[in-house]
Amino acid sequence: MSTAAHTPELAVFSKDIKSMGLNPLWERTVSQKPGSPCVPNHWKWDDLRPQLLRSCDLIGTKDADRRVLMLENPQMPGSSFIANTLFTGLQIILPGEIAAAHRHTPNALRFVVEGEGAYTAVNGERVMISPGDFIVTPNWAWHDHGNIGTGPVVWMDGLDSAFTKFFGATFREDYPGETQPLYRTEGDSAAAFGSALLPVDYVQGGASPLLKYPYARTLEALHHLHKSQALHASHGVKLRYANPGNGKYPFPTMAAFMQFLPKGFEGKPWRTTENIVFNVAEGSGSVVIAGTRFAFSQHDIFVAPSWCDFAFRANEDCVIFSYSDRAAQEAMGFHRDDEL
Ligand code: 1HN
Repeated sequence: MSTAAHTPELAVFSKDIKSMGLNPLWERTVSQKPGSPCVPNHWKWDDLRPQLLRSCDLIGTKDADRRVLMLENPQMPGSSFIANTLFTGLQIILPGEIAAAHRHTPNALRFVVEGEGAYTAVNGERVMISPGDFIVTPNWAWHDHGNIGTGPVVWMDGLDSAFTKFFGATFREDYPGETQPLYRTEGDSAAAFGSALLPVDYVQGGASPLLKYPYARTLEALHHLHKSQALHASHGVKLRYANPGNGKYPFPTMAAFMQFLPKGFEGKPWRTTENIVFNVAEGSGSVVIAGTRFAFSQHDIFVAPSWCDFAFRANEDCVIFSYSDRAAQEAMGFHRDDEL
């Protein structure tokens, strides 16, 4: 609040300048503390899955560019965003369907939830995807998806489209055909970037050149470290997905993580300026976010907006994926966190 003396002359002054597109800073009412208008929220898989299947009867991939249900923050209806900085969708693709090739300025990540037999094609390479895999679609890369299996496949889409919107830099383009030509061999990205090796002439771009971070390898790393080292008081065993090209995050904007919480784990409350979306890969438990307890099960999604403290409790062994805007916040020097 302003400490300026509110004289009648000052009130007249403030009124006079409004029509000139001017507003006195000393009358500003917006918060100067961390946090956002967004609220914590929880979507249960048991509620989500039937609606995804229902959408399959009503709309096809020929009609819809992508069959995606957007998870919107209750405080931002109509925005398409789950938090100030992040988009979250759930996409379902049926056997035989193709989601046509296009590209756009937002970066996208996928976290695979259910089903086998789907692929994504990115920059001329097809990558088969399985539950628990973390998939990178760099910005402006052509991408199409298909399901050559026998059942539906569901994944979570995470995009940094709030950033392109903020900057007025949202561009998109449809590919002239339904699918892009596959000019790379399946496995090229994994071979070139997935073994702590890099092509000798590799030049780092924006997003990670490693298209798939397979679940089995992530789990193996978490389980090994759980046996060999002490748990973090808030996060259990938590690893971040690294961009092999620079050791930083998979995207210039978004960070992604996987954590393991052993059965009985009671985490200490923690808060951060990051906006974080969680997806429960395995297990059940509860999380208290800004004073509200959400009981979660496998495949549930919840959001912890900036500066909302959160603490986990694991009823059984839990493996939890998350992504946040930490990469952008660190690049800009904004990121803070705090153990409570
Ligand atoms: C998109 O291109 C995909 O390629 C998914 O699967 C979700 C949400 C907003 C804008 C583009 C995809 C999207 C999207």
